[in-house]
Amino acid sequence: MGISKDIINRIRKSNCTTDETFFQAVEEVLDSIQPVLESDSKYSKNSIVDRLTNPDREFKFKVVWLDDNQNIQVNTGYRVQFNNALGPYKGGLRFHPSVNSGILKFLGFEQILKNSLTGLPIGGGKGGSDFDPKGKSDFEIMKFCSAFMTELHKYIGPRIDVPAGDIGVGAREIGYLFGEYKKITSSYDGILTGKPFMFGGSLMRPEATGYGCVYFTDEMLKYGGKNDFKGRICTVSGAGNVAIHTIEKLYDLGAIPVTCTDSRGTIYDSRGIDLKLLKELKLKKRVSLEEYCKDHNDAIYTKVEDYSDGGHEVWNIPCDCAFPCATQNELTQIDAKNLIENGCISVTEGANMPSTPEATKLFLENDILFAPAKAANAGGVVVSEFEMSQNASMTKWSYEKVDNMLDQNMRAICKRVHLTAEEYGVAGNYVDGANIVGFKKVADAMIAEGI
Ligand code: NDP
Ligand code: 2IT
Repeated sequence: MGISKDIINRIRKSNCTTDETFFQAVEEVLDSIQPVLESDSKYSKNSIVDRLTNPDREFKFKVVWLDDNQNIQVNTGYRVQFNNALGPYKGGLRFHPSVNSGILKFLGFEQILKNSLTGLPIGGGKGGSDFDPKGKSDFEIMKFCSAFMTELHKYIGPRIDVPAGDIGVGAREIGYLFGEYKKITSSYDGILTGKPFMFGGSLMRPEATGYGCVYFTDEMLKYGGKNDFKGRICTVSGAGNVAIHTIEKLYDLGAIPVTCTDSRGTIYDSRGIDLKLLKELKLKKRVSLEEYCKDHNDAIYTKVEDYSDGGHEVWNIPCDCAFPCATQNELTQIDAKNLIENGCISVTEGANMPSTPEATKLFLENDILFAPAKAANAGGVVVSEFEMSQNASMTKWSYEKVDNMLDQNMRAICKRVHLTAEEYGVAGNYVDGANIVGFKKVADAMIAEGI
C-alpha cells in the first residue's frame, strides 16, 4: 500500500525545515493510519492529514540575557501551537543546543496524538530554546528563564497553551519561568505544569513519566503472556527525569535496572544501578556519570567515543527489557539487532521517538513487545493534566490518589492500543494501535468543529 508521495511532498513543501525528525514522525503516523483513511472518506474530504500536519501557529523570538561575566548573550526561543481540537495546547519546553523549529515540530506533532491517546482534554504543542543549560550557574539559568518568559507570556494562558518541562527543563526552570510570568501579569495562574509542589505543582509530576512507562510495560508484558517484572534485567538509557524514575519504579516492581547513560557515556553496574548515587550526581550536583565509578569501582563506564560498532554500548548489554529514555533516534538498527540477539523481550520508549524507523521495523518483525513513545511516555502529560485540574479547582490531591490515577490511566492506554491493533488486524503492533487511536479522536473532533 504505502503512503502517497503526493501527500508527503505537500507536507514537505508546507513545512519547510532542514531537520528530518518531523517528516520521520509524520511518515510513521501516515503509514499506520492508511487503513483508517481508506475505510472512511470523511478524513480525505475534510483534508484532515494536511490540516493535522500543519501547526496552527509557530512563534520564534529572540532571548537576550546577561551572563555572570556581564556579557550579553543571545538565544532563540520557540513555541509551536500545533493543534487545539481537544483542549488547550499542551506540551513541554526543551532547552538544548540542538533545538530548532523542525525538532519542535516533530515533538509537537507527536504530542497531539499522545495527548489524544490519553483521553484527556488537551491539545498538542511544544517549545524551547537552543540555550545550553550545561555549565551555567543557577543565577544564569534564572536570568535566561526570565528573559525567555518575557516573550513567551504573550502566547500562553491556562485555557490557551500550558507548557511544561522536557530535556533541560525541570522543576527549577519551571519555578523561574512561573515567577517571571507572575511578575509580568500579576496573575497567579496554572500557566505551566511541573511546578514545585509548594506553589501549585502536583505531587508525583516529577516521577510521572518514568513510573508511567513502567506501569505501561507491566500491562504490556501481561498482554504478551510474559508475567511481570520480578527478577528481570533491564537496561535504561538517559540519566535525567525520565530515566531516573523509570529505574526507581523498576526496583519497586522487583526488576534489576543495570544501566544508565548521559551524553558522554554509559554506566553498567551488574548488581543494579545505585539510585541514590545517581540522583545525587544528576539532580543535585549535575555532573558527568563518570563520577559514578568513584563510589563503585566495579561498575563499568564506557565513553561514547570508545564504543564503535555504529551502535551504542547500552543496547549491547544483555537484558530482558530495554527502556530508551534519553533522546530521539538514540537506538539504531544495529542496536535493535544486538538487543534481539541478546534475548530482549520488550522495548519501551521513555524518550520521544528514540528508535529509528529501521530499529522499530526490526522489533515488530521479531515479535518484540514494543511500546511506542506516544503511548508509553504519556504518564508525564497525564499528571500534567491532573495538575491543571488541581490548579483550576484550587485543590491538592494526595500522592496515593495521583499514583493510582496514573497507574489506571497507563493501563487503560495500553488496553486501548492493544484492542485497536487487534481490531485493525495488526495484533501486537502497538505502533499502529497508538497512531490509530490518537488520530481518530483528534480527527473526529476537527471534523465536528468545522474548518
Ligand atoms: P533530562 O534533561 O532530565 O534528561 C535527559 C537525559 O538524556 C540526560 O541524561 C542527557 O544527558 C541525555 N541526553 C539528552 N540529549 C542527549 C543527546 N543528544 N545524546 C545523548 N544523551 C542525551 O530530560 P528528560 O528525562 O525529561 O527527557 C528525556 C526524554 O524523555 C526526551 O526525549 C523527552 O522528550 C522525553 N519525555 C520527557 C517527559 C518529561 O516529563 N520530562 C515526558 C515525556 C517524554 P546529559 O546529562 O549529559 O545532558
Ligand atoms: O513529551 C512530553 O510529553 C513532555 N515533555 C511532557 C508534556 C507535558 O505537558 O507535561
